[in-house]
Amino acid sequence: MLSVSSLVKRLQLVLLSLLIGLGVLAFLPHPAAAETYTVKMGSDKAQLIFDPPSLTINQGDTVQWVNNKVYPHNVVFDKVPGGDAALAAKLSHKALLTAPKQVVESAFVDVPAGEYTYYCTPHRGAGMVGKIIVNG
Ligand SMILES: [Cu+2]
Repeated sequence: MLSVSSLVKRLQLVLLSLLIGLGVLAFLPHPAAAETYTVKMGSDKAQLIFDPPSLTINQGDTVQWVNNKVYPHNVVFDKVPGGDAALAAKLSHKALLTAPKQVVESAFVDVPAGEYTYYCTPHRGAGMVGKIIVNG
């Protein structure tokens, strides 16, 4: 027959093991949740830029481009890591966005880390170019 005090001790042990288990779980590496970032096409002050012009993300994140000011705009990737033309085409949105607040997005899932550069076809000459840096 167990005494009350030995029962309490066993309970304490069980609780302690549970707490240690939970504590260990908290420190195990877990993948960061995928984020979605927004880039404005045309700044609020109507400059012909992608805002922000450069954005650093992690693999698995998504970038949304929002038609903001002085459109039409589009998103055309010209340089991607390894010069993968198929990947550049997949990330691009060549159709011109003509309506306010139109959104296009690209998910940077299963892509190599590195620098991705893109431009807007009508405004490339005006300097409307952007860069996405994907962390490995
Ligand atoms: Cu543009």
